[in-house]
Amino acid sequence: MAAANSADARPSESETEKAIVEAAKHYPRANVAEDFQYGTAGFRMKDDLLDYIVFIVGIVATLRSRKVQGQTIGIMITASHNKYQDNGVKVVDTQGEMLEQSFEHVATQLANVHTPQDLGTTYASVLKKLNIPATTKKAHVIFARDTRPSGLRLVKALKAGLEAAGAEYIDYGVLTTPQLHYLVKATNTESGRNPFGEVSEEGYYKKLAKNFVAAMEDAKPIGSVTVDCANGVGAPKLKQLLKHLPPPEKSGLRIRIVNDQIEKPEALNEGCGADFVKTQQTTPAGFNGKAYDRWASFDGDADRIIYYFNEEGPVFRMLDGDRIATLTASFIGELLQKAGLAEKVKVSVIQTAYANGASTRYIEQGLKLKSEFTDTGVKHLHHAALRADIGVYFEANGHGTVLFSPHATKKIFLSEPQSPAQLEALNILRALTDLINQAVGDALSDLLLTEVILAHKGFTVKEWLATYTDMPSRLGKVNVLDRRSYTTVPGSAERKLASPQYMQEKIDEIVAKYKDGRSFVRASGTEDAVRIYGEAAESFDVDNMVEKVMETIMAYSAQGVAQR
Ligand code: 16G
Ligand code: MG
Repeated sequence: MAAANSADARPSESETEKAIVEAAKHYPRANVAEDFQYGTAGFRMKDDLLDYIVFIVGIVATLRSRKVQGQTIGIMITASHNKYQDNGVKVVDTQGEMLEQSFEHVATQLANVHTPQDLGTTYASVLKKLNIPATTKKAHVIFARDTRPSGLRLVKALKAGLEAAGAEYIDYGVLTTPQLHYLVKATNTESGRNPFGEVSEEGYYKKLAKNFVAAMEDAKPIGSVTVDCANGVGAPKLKQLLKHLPPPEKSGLRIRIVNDQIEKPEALNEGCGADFVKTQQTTPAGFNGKAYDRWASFDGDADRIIYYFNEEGPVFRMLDGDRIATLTASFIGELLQKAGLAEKVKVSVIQTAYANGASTRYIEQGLKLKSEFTDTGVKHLHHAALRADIGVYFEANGHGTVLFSPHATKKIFLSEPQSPAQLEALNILRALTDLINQAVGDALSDLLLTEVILAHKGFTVKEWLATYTDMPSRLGKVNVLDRRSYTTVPGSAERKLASPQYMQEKIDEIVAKYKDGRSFVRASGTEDAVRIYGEAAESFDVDNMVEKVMETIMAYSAQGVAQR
C-alpha cells in the first residue's frame, strides 16, 4: 500500500539548509576512508554503511525533482543479485530511465562530505550551481525497496532526507525495481497525451496481462516454464501477476515458481537466481527439471532474466540475454515484414562487448539487422536504443528491453492492414509495444514476451538454441586495488584499453595466437576488480588465452600494489 506524507508549502532555501544540517546529525557518515561513488548501479555496499548514503539520496532526488519542475523522481532501495547483507540505492529519472549523468556527480559529491556543517555548505553550493528555478512547485519523490531486511531501516533514513530537503513523497513498500520505474513513468505521463499506464501496482499487472492475452491470440504455447525467483521480490510479484493471467487450462501455458522463500532473508540469491546461473553456468538450487524442460531465473530485484535447460547427460545449456535479444529481434523483424513495414521501420540490436560473437554474426548475417555496441550498464544501451526505430537491447547477463520510437509506434498503430495476415501481425506488434516494459528491462515483462515469441514460433528450447552456435567463451576476474588505472578508449565500447600503458598491446599479442580469438579487459564498475572476457574457436584455447591475459593483469597489478 502506498502511504503519502503531507509536506506544507516549501520553506525558504536557508531554512531547508538548516533542516538538512539538523537531520544529518542523526545520520553520520560511516567512517570509511574510501570515497563513495554513484556508479552504474547507484550506491551499493554493506547495509550498515548505507544509512547516511540513503539519507543523502533523499536530498539528491529532491533536488532533481525541483530541477525538472516538480516532476516525480523515483528511488529504489535494492542490491539486486548481491548478498542479503548488502543493500543499495539508486535514483530513477522522470521517464523511468536511469538518473541523468550530471546528477550522478551531485550524488557523489554530497555522499563524500564528512560533517553536517559541510553538508549544509556543499548543499548550498550545489543548489547554486544547479541553477534550480525559483519555482514554488514542490519536489515529488516515490520510492520502494526489495525484500532485504535492512530495507525498512533504510527507509527511515530516506524519509529523513526527503523531509529535510522538503519533498512530498509516496512510499510504495516492497516492489521489483522495474515496477518502481513503471510507476515513475506512469506518474509523470498520467495527465499527458500518452499515459504509460495506471498509477498503481495493480495497474502494472493489468497492463501486462491485457497485452499478454492480446499477443497470445492464435499462438499455441508449448508446455510449461519454471521460474527461479532467487528467493527475492520477483516471487510474490510473479504470483500477483499470475492472478491476472488466464488459468493454464485456458492459456495452454503453465508458469511454475521455485525459490520463493522471501521470509528467509539469507536465502536471497544463495545458490540460485540469474546471476548465479549465468556466472556458474549451472542449474540453481531447487532444480528438478527433466531434459529439455524450460527454465528461467530472475535476479534479486527482478530486472534480469535468463533461460536455460539441461540436455541428456546432463549437459547444461544457457539461453542468456544474447539469446533473448536475437529471438526478440527476429520475431519483431518477421512481424514487420508480414505487416508490410519492413522498409519503413528498422530494427537495431544493441549489445555490449560481452555479447557472444556468434550472436552478433547471427544478427548481422542471419537476420540482416543492424547491430551496435555500447559500454556496459543499462543506461548506455538504453540511450543507444532510443536512437533506433525499434531498439532491441540486452546485456548477456539478462538486463534488457525493447524501445519503439514514436515513428515506429505511429506506423504500427496507424497502418491500414491489406489482409487478415497483415492485421494479425499488426495486432501482435501493437500488443508488444505495451507488453514490453519500455521504461526499463523487466524480468516479469521479458518472461511474458519470451513466452509469447516461443509460442508463436512453436519453438522448444532445443530449437531456440539451434538458431546459432555460441563461440566458446570465458569470463575471468582479477581482484585489484587499482582498478581506476584501467581505462578504455572512448568510443571503443570498452573493447580497447587506453591505460595502463602497453597493456592493450600485450593483450593483442596474446590473442593473435588463438584461432578466432577475442579478449578485452575492463575495470568493474561495481567491485574492486578487473574483468577479463575471452572467446575463441576452441574451448581449450579460450581457457588458455584468458588465463594468459589474467596472468598479465596480475603481474602488472601486483607491481602496482607493491609500489604504493
Ligand atoms: C550494473 C549494471 C549492469 C551491468 C553491471 C556490470 C545497471 C542497472 N546495472 O549492475 O547493467 O551489467 O553493473 O557490472 O545498469 P561490472 O561493472 O561489475 O562488470
Ligand atoms: Mg538486478
